[in-house]
Amino acid sequence: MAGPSKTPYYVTTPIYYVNDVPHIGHAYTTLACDALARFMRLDGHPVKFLTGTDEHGQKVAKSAGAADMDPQAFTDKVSQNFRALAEAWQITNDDFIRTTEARHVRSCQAIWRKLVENGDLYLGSYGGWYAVDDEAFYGENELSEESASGKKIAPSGATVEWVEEPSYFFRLSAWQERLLELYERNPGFILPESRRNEVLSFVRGGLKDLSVSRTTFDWGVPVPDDPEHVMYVWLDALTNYITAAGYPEEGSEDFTTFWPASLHMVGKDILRFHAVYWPAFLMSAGVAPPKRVFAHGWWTSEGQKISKRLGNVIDPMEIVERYGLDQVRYFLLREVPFGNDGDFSHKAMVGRMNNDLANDFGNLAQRVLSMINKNCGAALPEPGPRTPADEALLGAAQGLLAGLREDYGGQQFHAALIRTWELVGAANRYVDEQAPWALRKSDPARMATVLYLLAECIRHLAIVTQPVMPTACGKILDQLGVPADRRDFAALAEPLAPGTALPKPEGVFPRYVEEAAAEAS
Ligand code: ME8
Repeated sequence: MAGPSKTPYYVTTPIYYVNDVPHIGHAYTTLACDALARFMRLDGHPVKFLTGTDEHGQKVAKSAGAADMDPQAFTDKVSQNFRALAEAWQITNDDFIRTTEARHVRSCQAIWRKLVENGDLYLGSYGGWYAVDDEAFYGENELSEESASGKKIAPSGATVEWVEEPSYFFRLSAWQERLLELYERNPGFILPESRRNEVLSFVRGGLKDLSVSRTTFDWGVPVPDDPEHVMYVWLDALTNYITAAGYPEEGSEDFTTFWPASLHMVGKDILRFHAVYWPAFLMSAGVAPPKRVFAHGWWTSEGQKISKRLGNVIDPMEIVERYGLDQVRYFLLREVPFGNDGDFSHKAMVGRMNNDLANDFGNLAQRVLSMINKNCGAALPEPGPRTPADEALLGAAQGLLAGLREDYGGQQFHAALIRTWELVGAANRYVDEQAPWALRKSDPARMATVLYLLAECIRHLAIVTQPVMPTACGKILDQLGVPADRRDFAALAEPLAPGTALPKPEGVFPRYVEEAAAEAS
């Protein structure tokens, strides 16, 4: 019987600038969204998961120029790197948007017209500081001066230049109260809490009108009825989230199902664009703001800020090759309380890989499956009556999902994994206490019960950990004889069928051995 239909879930990554190859930051945001999308799908929600590339603006035009390429040809090429990253990381996005696509240009021009209709756009002239690297305007009071060169520097570290040109302005100043009301009414609109407070004080400090068009270059969406101007790349970029839901067809099935988005996942550096400018643009256009913007932290590498200058950029393709995809996915989501900054170090990565994965989860699965293989005729044993210890383990397995729903609902991936590994620990202790190997001769019926319950517990663990480690969990479920269509959360309630023949078990979480790695390279 089909249950009541569940809330649709629409999750988005930022769209990435195509000025460069993907780095760990891109992979991280996309991975977090992927884990969420997979979780929600397994939990029966209709899901839409969007990622893509941000292809207009001065920064991209400059990179195309440096590569001596036409911007369209350049973006066609570099955008592919982001598709390749998504593939290599087994990202399950449902759509990949490029801001140079016709559907998006149309959507940008439609939202522009709405802003005009609402009286929120006016023509003026901009004179001020602009950082091409951030594609952002800065006030004099936000800048510092680099002592050696005398150059003015934005808080992000980007160099700013003075620009003076005719520009359309968005009447952001008029939206201050309505934005504050939005934050007030929806305490979960900006997460984490500390970031929310930063945005609140920024908005309370007063908002200036925002320059939203440029005239000194043409790599952008032409402003309707004034083609001398191209739209400011951030207005263009943010609009991607509604384009992919079918805007301007606000009555379309996709739009009515998936908008407002459940979550825009972003890095902390681009929170202001998403939590201040974007809801103001949307409200002005008469479109509901998204339900949540979550700003995650930044990774350092071996304790140092990641920068091209330091040559310590982490290549997401390279680390996956080195440690394995599931291992890297697990590490990134487990290592850091989601929202905080974190450090990627070889030592920490290997520690997680060998301890949490190989020793804890891997060993649990391997020893239970091997005992079943050797002692139960390679078929799932028939369980008998349960003891209180059995009930406790089974109860913990069956109770896991409720906690995970809360963790994932609040984007607390690390908490979800900690909670899951508590069960891994409990199962390993249960193996030691019950010592099924010692029951083989003395009490084979009891051994059967113990091994069956452990297999059932591993089934729960593998099903709920699929969002983070899809391949390894899939292999464990294969080894438990769980059919492919019995791996969603609804199937948690369908216990393993005793008597099912099982394939020969194989370890799924290899240890990282330094010597072997050194020899191999
Ligand atoms: O900002 N650790 O694109 P982008 C974690 N096009 N995350 C990091 C990071 C690090 N060391 N370095 C960067 C843009 N990031 C715009 C978005 S959306 C409408 C437009 C994150 O290619 C950073 O926080 O610069 C941001 O979320 C993303 O990677 C970089 O995106």
